[in-house]
Parts: sequence; C-alpha cells; structure tokens
Amino acid sequence: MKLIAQGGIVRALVALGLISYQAAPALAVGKVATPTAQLQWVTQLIVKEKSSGLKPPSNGTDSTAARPDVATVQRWSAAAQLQVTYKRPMSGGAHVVTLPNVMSFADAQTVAHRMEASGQFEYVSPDRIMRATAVASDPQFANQWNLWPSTTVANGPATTAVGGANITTAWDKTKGVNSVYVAVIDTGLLANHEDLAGAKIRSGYDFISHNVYNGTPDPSSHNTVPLGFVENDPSDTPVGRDSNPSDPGDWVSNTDTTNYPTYCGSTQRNSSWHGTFVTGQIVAQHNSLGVAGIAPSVTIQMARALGKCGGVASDIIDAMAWVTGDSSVLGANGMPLPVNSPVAKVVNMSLGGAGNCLSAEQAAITAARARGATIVVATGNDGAGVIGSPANCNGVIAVTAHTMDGDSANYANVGTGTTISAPGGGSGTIVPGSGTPITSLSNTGTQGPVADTYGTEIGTSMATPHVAGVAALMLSVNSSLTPDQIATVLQQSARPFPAGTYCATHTGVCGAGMLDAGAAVALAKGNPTVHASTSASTVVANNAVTLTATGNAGLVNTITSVQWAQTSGPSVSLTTAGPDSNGNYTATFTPSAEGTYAFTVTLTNNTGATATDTANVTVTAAASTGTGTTTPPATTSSSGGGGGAIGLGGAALLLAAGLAGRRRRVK
Ligand SMILES: [Ca+2]
Ligand SMILES: [Ca+2]
Ligand SMILES: [Ca+2]
Repeated sequence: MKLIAQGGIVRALVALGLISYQAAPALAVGKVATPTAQLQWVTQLIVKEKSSGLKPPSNGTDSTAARPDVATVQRWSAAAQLQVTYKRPMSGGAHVVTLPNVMSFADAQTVAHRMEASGQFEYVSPDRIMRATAVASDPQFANQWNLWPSTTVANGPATTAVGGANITTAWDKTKGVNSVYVAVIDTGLLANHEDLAGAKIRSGYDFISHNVYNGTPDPSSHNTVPLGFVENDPSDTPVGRDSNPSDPGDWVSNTDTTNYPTYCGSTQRNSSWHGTFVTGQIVAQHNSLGVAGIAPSVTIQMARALGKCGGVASDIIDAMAWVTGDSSVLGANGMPLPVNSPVAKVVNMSLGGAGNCLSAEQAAITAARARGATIVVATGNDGAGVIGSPANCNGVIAVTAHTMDGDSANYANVGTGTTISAPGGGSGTIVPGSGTPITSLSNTGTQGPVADTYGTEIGTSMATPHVAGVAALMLSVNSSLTPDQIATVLQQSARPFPAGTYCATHTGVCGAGMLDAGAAVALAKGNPTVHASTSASTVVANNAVTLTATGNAGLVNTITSVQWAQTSGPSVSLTTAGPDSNGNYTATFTPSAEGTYAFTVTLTNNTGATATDTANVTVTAAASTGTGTTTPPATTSSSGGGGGAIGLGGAALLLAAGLAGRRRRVK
C-alpha cells in the first residue's frame, strides 16, 4: 500500500477546489477528459455485511447494541488483509472502520474489492472525502439574472438573460407552499440572517462526527488531527453530532495548512458560509431586502455534514438517510435520532468528490428515493468531461452549470449521467461572456460569523439549488410527483442550449438543456384537457346516442373523475362507462322525445384541476326521418340497438359540432 506523495497531494487538493478557480488557468476551450482531482486520499471504509446478525439500533437503545464484537472486526481485517479499527455504526446497517494509514482512493478501492471478494459483505466502500462545489469569485453585487426569463414576458422583469432559469414566470403560479419540505446537506446555516426572517426553517441536525480525520496522522506532517477539528463547534454539546446545525465557520488558517497539509491543503482560506449561501438561493424572503429566493415559501432544513477541510461520505450518507426518513441514523452520544417526519421530498447536495459512485452512496440514494425523495447533486467544478460523485450515482438529478449567456461554465463538469444545466455563473467554455456570478446570503466573518451580508459565488454548487428550488415549486403545485416524474418534467421542460455554445455542439453530455422553471411548473401543474364528441349530432327518437369524452389529465397527472351532466332538453338517463382501451369515457342515452339535448363533461385530475366541454344532440320525431338519402351513423353507438340514420344535412351538422366541441375551457 503506497502513501500519496506530497506533491501529488498538493496537486490533487488544488484540483479539488481547495484553491479557488481564480488561480486555475482561465477559459480553457473544451473540457478535459477526466477530472484532475482523480487522486484522492481515504482513511476509512464503509462496511456492510450480508447478514451481520448485529442488532439494528432502535429508539431508546444505546448504539453499543449495534456494534460488532472483536471477532467480527478481526474477520473483517482478515478479509482486508490489513488491520482495520472499528469506528462507529452508521445508517442502513453499515459501519465505519479506520484504515491503518492514509491511502489513495484507488488503493482503498482495491482493499474494498478484496473484502467484497470474500463473500461476507453486501458492500465495502472507501469513505470518500467530500467538498463543497462552490467557487469563490470577487465580491460584487449583481442583478439576479439567473432568475430571469430568456425572452420578455408580460408582467415579467424588464431585463432578460439567455441563461436565466425563468423563475419569475413560475412565481405567477407559486412561490412554494410550506408543506413541501426541502433539506440542504452542507456546511450549516446562519438561520438568523436578516433575509431569512420569516422563512419556514425547521429543526435540522449536525451530522459531523467528532473523530473525522482523527486516528490516521497526516502522512506529510505526521501530525494527528485532533478530535473535533472538522466539526469546529466546541460550544455545542455534546461533542460530535449535535442538534445545532448552525455554521461556526470553516476557515483554514496558516497553522492548519502547516499542521495538516494532506487534509487541508496548502492555502489559507476564510470561512465560506456555503450552506447559508445555498439555503438563501432557495428561501431568501421576498421582502425588499437583499436577494429573492427561488421558493421562498417552502420549508427548509439544514443537515450539517461539511466542516473544516471538508467532510466524509459516511457523515453525508447519514445526513441524507435521516432527512429522508431513515429510522436507523444515530445522533448525539450515539443514540438513535427520532425519525424526521414529514420527510424531506427534495435534498440539495452542492458537494461531491471525484471517482465512481460508491456502493454505500448508491444504497443510501436508492433507499431515499424509495421514501419519495428527489436527490439533487452538483456535477463538480473540475472543468471535466466526467461528472463527480454522488452526481454519478443512479437515480439522482445531476446538475451542471451554465453562464448568463447560456454557455457551459468553464469550470463545470459535464458528461454521462448529467440530467440538466442550471445557472452557475462565471465565464463560458466557448463564449467567455461577462463572468457574472450568482448572488445570495453570506457573512462578513472571516472565521466565526460576524454580521449579515450578501455575496457572490460561481460554481455547480450554485446551479444545484436552482433545480432543488424548482423541484420544490413543482411539488408545491402537484404534491403527488414522484422523483422519476420530477426528473422527467425537468427534462421535458428544459430549453435548448443556444447555438454555438459548448453544450449545443456536444450533444448528450450536458443533460436535457437549460432549466426553465416557468415551463417545468406549468407541466408539473398538469393542466387537464377534455374534448366531447357525439355519435351523431342529429338522431331520430328512440335511437341510442353515445357521447364520448377524450381527456388528458395533464403531464404526469391522473384522471380522478369524469362527470357527465345534462344541461337542457327533455330529461334522459345517462349510462356511463370508461375508460375504454383508448382511455375514452362514454355516456349513452336513448331519447324518446324530439328536442335539443345539451350535455357537459367535466374531467378532474388528481391535483383538483378541472376541464369541461359541451356536446349537443338534436333529436327529431320518429315519424319524420330525413328527406334525402340515408347513411349509416357516423359512429356506432355502444349499446341500445342500431343507430339512427341521418341525412346529408345531418352529416354537415356533425362536422360543425365537432369543430364547436374543440372550444373547451380549462381552469
Ligand atoms: Ca458538534
Ligand atoms: Ca453543531
Ligand atoms: Ca429578500
């Protein structure tokens, strides 16, 4: 097992984004083949046995019940062919063990595969280091072009942006409802920011373990990372996981870079306030202060999992499991957490690392989706043609970033698995543009929080909350949407990339197009339609007439009822049926008296939206059949014997009725 050479570590950390993209070569034309951040370091493994026999934790019992015994850990070490040390149980029946030394991601993967080959394990995954996918930019206040439509719309903003996400148009339908719950997994939240006053913020949690990076000395400096270093919240009790997800700051001092160069990189950094920025993008209030959030009326929740010098997959997985309703997640003092209810239906993860989707990540994502959650993940900022993880896991919505001009941002990863592009700001890959960033909430503190402010950032981290926010708006108009339906609607409503941009000329690698909130919410709302027709517009008395309703519930919606009603003419009894094999609904009646019969049909879908149409039938007396040549009925009625004969004049009326029937009302 080889240790990573220091020079390689530094290069890897530069590429990972610990050093701002301002320091990276600017305006590369095209994307690099693979992320230069491929070299990662790993100190832990996530282990899940096939049938452990270990008791799962349950409410009110100490987590020691779920811990494996010494013999089990020895068996794991034998499978790994090196000594692993038990660290803690995690969600989903998995466990975290510490490796004897820092190793590359590839070497850790080799150990994991070796363990899996023993046949004892459901999966073994390297506990990858994750980082926020933001890129700092020069502080400046910019207009929120990212919320604008691409073309002028009635009652819309005066200005448009080619790359705008058309959020303002979606606001005509909804700004969100507080019964839609969104979770953000990030660096924590300064919930007292002035632009969050009045926002619906529910209790979150701080998932950062006390011993992240502890146990394996920095291979470069040989210094051991102290307990509590990553969580960095000594005033919160107990140590380790706690119920306060406030952001204490994630600054990296010169002392930190000297003591822990492998873990923290070589460059001093101020606190990012990344979680507050991302949260503000979604729920900053519309209050003539600061900025406008995308879905200001939804309920938000912070699950803190990134601290000083990043975080680990095991903490992030536990955070994702808990916000989406997993009952097996351990909190403070290793005690099981109460189930998060109602569960978060949208999870924003503006974070990631390079490499394949971990089995542990995939298992957690699959389980979260089964609980109804839509997981939205940033593709990463390596400027690569390969997306990061967990964006590359199955079932997530992977979000890349574009600029104000609609070009792929030069830092944004694209490639297989990308779902959609959203505004991330900065310069384009082919069209440099103005470099305009995204504006949201921040803090003036360089270490701990000091005072509210507003800041600008660029990155796939900033693109991701656009999609999470729009998913929340979609759920606000249609609470029954499944994760798959949300992905489908987002893709079907996306706008094409502008001609000449990177994504227009590299089809299939940037997802379905540019996020369009106005179109997505309209489709999600699923306006229903219905069209009524008759088997004959004129019929002789005592012959059956069939009325047919052809309806559409609206995209991804379902029809809950189709109601027929007679509005004029001698009263008749309607025999209703449907849907038939074509999805049509019918009503049949046999009139006995001459006159004009009028009917309405009302289709209601599962959102409660209705559409109506009308149909008229003229009934003539039995003694006075038509004067011209008789013809068979235009449509055979479904019951009641032979259809009535109609004359040529009747055929003309039928056509007119068909045209009239297209006048349908939707509300
Ligand atoms: Ca803590
Ligand atoms: Ca805390
Ligand atoms: Ca505001």
